[in-house]
Formats: sequence, C-alpha cells, structure tokens
Amino acid sequence: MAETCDNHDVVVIGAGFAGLYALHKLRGLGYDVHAVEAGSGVGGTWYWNRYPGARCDVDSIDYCYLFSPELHAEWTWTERYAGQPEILRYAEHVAERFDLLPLITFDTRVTGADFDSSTDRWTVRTDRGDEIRCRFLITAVGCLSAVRTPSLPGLDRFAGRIAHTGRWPRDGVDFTGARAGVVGTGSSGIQLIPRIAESADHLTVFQRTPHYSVPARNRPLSGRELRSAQQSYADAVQQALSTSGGYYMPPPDRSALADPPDARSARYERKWASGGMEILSTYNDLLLDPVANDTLAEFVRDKIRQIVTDPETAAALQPTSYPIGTKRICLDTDYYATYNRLDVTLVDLRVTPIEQVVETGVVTAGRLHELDVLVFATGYDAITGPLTGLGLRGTDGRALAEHWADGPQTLLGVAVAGFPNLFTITGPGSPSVLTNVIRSIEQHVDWIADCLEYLRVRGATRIEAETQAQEEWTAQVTYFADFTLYPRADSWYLGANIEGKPRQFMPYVAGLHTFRRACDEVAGAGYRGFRLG
Ligand code: N01
Repeated sequence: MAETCDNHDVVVIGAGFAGLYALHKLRGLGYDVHAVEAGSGVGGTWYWNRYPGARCDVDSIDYCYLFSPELHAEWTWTERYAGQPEILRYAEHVAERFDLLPLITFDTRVTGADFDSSTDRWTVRTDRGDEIRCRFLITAVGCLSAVRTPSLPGLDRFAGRIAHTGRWPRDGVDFTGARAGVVGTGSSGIQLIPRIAESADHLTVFQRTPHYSVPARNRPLSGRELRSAQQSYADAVQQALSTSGGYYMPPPDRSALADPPDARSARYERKWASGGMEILSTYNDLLLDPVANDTLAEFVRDKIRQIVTDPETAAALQPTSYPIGTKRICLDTDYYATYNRLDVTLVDLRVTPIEQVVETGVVTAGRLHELDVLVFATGYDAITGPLTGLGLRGTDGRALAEHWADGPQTLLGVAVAGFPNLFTITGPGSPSVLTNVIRSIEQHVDWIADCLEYLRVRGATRIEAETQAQEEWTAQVTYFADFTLYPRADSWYLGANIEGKPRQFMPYVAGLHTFRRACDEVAGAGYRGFRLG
C-alpha cells in the first residue's frame, strides 16, 4: 500500500535492533517516526540469517538492550550464546512489548532518497512506489546486510538449489541425503558446516582462505547465572559506558612476551577450555605486536593439527597469511573435528581454484564435485554496502556511492557532509562491529535523539557535518587503526573482500568508551563540526 503521509518527523530505514530502538526512543520524545523494512518481520540480521547453526558470538546476557530495566529483568535467555531463533524471538518480543509494529511498513525496500534544501526535508522512495517525506532520515541498515555472491562462471546453469547464509530461505533447506557444497569458511560457514555435515549424504567445503576458529563452548545458562545477570543491570550499564567493547572482558595485564612459553600456553589452554572470543584478550598486545600475535596463532594452528587427523587437510585448514584476530575470529562447535568425517571433503581453492559451475556441480582444476545444493557463505559488502545501496543523493545531486568512491568519509560514523539531516547508525567510522553492536546502537541512537532535541529547542530544521570535521574524523579512524595489526589482513573491515572497493579500515578501533567521549564532547560543544540551520 502506498504511504501517503507527508509529515513524518523521522523516517528510519530498517527494523533490526537499531531501527527498533530508534523507533522506541524517538516516539517516546514525541516525534512522529516511521520505519520502512525490507523483510516481512523485525530482527534485521537475525531475520535474514536463518541458516542452521546461526548463533551470536557475544554472550546472550550481554547481547541485549539495556534501555529498559524492566525488559532486562523479564527476558530469560537459555544458552550462553543465543541461537538465531531465540534472538529473533527477543526482537519480536521487543517490538510487541513496546508497541512498535504499527510504526513499521514491512516488505518494502528503500530505493532512493533526495534532500530538498528549500524545505529541509528528505523524500524517500520505495520499491512499492511510495514517496515518504520526513525532516530527518535515519539509516538502521546494519553493517552486514548487503550479501555478496561471487559471480562464478556458469553459476546460472546449476540445476540444484542455491542458498546464501545471509538470505536463508524462510522454508529452510533440506540437506537430508543431499550432496551439499559450501563456498566460504568465515563465521557463517564455520557455524553452518558441522550442521550440514550431520544430515547431508556428502559435504564438500570450498575454502579459499582458512580462518582462525576457537571453540564457542556453548551451553545452557544456569538459573543462577541468569538471575545474577538480571540483577546486575546497573553493572551492565556501567560497563556499557566504561569499556572498550561495551561489555565486561577481563582486562589483560601484560604482554604475551612477558610470560615464558609454558606459562603462556597454560593461559591459552584455559581460554581455549572456557571458549569464546576472550582468548584474544589473554594478553594486551595480541592485536598490536606481530610476534605476540603469532604465539596465539601458533597455539591455534597446533590445536588444528591435534584435532584433524589427515595431515594434508590439517595443513590446509591452518591460517598463516594474516595475524589472528585481524579477520573476525570465529567461534565454532566441532568445526575442525567435522573434517575427520569420511563424508566431508575439503577443497583448497588456493591449490585447485573453482573453474566453473556446471549443471551438476562445481568444477575445480578439471574435477567435477557433483552437488544437489550449493551454499554461499561468502559474506557481505560490509559497512558501506548497506548504505550505498539505498540510493541516497546529497545536496549536490551525487549519490553516496560517488561521494565514497575513494573510501567512506563520515563525522563520528553518524553523519556525512553533503547529506543534511541524515544519521547513519553504526556507520563507517564508528566502533560498530568491533564492539557488542547493541551497545554501539544504543549509544548512537541516544546521541541522535539528544541532537534532535537540541535542534528542536533552537527551532533549527537542518544539521550537516562540515567537510573539514569529517576529514579530520576519518583521518583519526585510520590513524588509530594503523597502530594495530588489523590493516595486515585482507578483511571485510577494510573492504578487501570486494573487488574494486577502496582499501580503508572502516571501524573505529579505539573503543566504545573513547568513542562515546568524542561524541559527547562534540555535543557538549554545541555540535562542533556540524553546521546548523
Ligand atoms: O563472511 P566472511 P561471513 N570464492 O566475509 C569466502 C559476522 N557473523 O558471512 O577469506 C571462494 O567472513 C571468503 O574467503 P576469503 C561476523 O562479524 C557473525 O562468514 O575472502 N571463497 C571467506 O572464507 C563475520 O566476520 C556470526 O579468501 C570466497 C568467506 O567466503 C561477518 O558476519 C555469524 C569467495 C566469507 O567470509 C561475516 O561473516 C556469522 C570466492 N569467490 C557472521 N568469495 C556470529 O555471531 C568469498 N569467499 C558467530
């Protein structure tokens, strides 16, 4: 149905975790706010990523909102790391509990938006032919939502079923008795592969670059753990404000090189046994010093050699070409052990690249791997892709993609010069994917809400980042990243997974606490670096 209302104060694009909170917060302040969502339901990432094994890699007791103490106290998580169905139920619960559904138009994709400087309003267009006008436009489109499928020669000839982890069919994919293939071994592939292996007749994994993975050690939460988390709301809020990731991680107290090898291994063993990403914070220089980093990388490679019985497969699974942690570390359940199954084959694409896809399967170096189902776990045009895909045009008539042709430029990750009254939640230049992203979302939304209130009190109808402030912020983001080992990997953090995408480290690495201070200082100084009108 075409949207006719001309008078929204705010339009939000997306009804995932960012969009839901933006709707709740802004309506609570009295704004007329409406969201447009491409999916048929809320949840964003957790709506689309329904593949078997999809699970969060942040503890469930942290991966939830803090904006409502009541919500925090009443919701019961069941596992250490929540699976996709449970997180989706949580998002749906939030939407219902706070009566957000009437504010959302579903099954509708934004196809373009232009800003009219004579009225200080955006006109947003959708694939249903709507034209929606609003004073402020907020993107809540996530960092990992623009899926990427490689254009393999002959792919359109494949007669079997094709699925992408990031657009998993709502009716599921039945692997029972099937010959399945998976391309991609990042977080999605590593979660999916053991699950497919359980039911498929045969699974072929096409791996280009091995990723480092550590055990998740997922388990049911005890009642005591859950009660303690629910009762520590004030602590969680404090941690959101004061920590780098927005949640508690035991702070490392020394360099990896300060411990003798035996003591270091013992520490890594304890982290391996308890599971999770915490292994990266065993020491304070693992992401700063290549020699320190290699002690952990070698520890994980050694684990792979111990778990995988076939030496050739074990060798192919060991990452050596980039420091551990500089691509998002993966958490798994039985990933490496899956390669000990007789019905699972690893194809190392560095040795035998994919030549083409044919009707019956995938051909590598002259060998046909016959398949009934082909799954792409090939990732995303991350961070910028969801934004440049919206068709936003700036005041100069040029698309956002053109503005960012040499790399994204933002002020605080939330605003773009030439795009007045646009706010980009968890945009490039914000900590986003390097933090518990729900904390980053809450920080950005709260900051945007304060900003709108500031404008409202002053009767201002327009705010826009200044080019110089934007350039300085973007330079700072790169400057901080260059202190770390992150730029040494060809990761999606840098856009390196997308051909032709400018290589620029996009997330802000100095932590959510530091970022929050920077944002607060800007606001406290009357939105320094922004032009108000
Ligand atoms: O995507 P990825 P993802 N031929 O980009 C391969 C979050 N997430 O969906 O490394 C062959 O990491 C590519 O190979 P290479 C998390 O932040 C979180 O797995 O480019 N292979 C790589 O192996 C994560 O980092 C959770 O050489 C090709 C894989 O596809 C982010 O999402 C779960 C190829 C892509 O890996 C993205 O993860 C899932 C080609 N042409 C996702 N093109 C949790 O919370 C690409 N590849 C646990």
